[in-house]
Amino acid sequence: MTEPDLSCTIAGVRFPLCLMNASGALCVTREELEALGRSRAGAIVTKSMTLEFRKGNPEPRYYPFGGGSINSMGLPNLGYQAYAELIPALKAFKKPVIASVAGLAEDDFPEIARTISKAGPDLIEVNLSCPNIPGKPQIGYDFEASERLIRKVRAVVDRPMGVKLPPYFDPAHHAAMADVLKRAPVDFLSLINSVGNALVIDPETETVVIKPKGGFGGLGGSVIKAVALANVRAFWKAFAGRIPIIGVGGVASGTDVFEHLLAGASAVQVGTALVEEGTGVFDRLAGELRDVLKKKGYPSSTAAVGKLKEL
Ligand code: ERO
Repeated sequence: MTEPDLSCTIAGVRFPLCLMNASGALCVTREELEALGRSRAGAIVTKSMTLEFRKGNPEPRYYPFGGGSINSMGLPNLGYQAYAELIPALKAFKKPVIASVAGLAEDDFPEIARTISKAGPDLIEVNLSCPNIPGKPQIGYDFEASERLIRKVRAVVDRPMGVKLPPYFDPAHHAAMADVLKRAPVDFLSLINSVGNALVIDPETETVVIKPKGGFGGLGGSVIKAVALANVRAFWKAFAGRIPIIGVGGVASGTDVFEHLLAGASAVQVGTALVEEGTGVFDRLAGELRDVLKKKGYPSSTAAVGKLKEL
């Protein structure tokens, strides 16, 4: 059998490999973004950007443990103007550049999106799901605010745009967000952000493991894979596969990527495993995914998308 094709197309944009970093993972500084450019990653995703430069929350604010990680970074980023200047240079790496847009207030999002769109990223990912800004709830859990915000951003961008959603834990909430997206359409979905406001405890020292918010933070890594897969599957079904999905959550092996594809993801982002392993993770995952697809007889990653069997 010939080698499986691991490329994919999302919203008309071709990705040479269906694997990339999750926003937040090793993608804040110019150096980190260029390292992603030089790596095997199929795209470069920026850290979510705000109007102003942010140092983020006090440290320790990231803690890996067996099975995952907890973070409360607090949106450390260079500020959107810096990313607007960087994006043209990043395009020299000949892979898609995805600008992740956030904000501390609703009106920040369109302001950032307007300028960043002009800088020419291939896609814009609007982050509706940051769990770590004290006093600011995740927008994705407020369906009216989400719809308002999607409309406002859509009106000022001329690039394909998608939304990064928080995990939902009830079919009523999947349906409510799907209804929002039917009224205010987007070009792709990134699912899921970290599982917000989790608490990891070190029983030895009897303390929390990160400093912000009394130890509460976003859970990532293998422990959230099942939640991520359920959200990918729920939204894939809600739109009968018509909106491309980028799966995020718990990807640490080629088999994890394969499961995301089966659930309905066209591509996959890697967070905790990238932070823990460095950019070499994309070579490893690409090799493992190729082997899984070969063994299963799939000619391409695209051929596996949504092929999950139900009983
Ligand atoms: O704290 C953060 O910077 C952060 N952490 C996450 O797990 N998800 C986010 O979306 C985010 C900030 C936007």
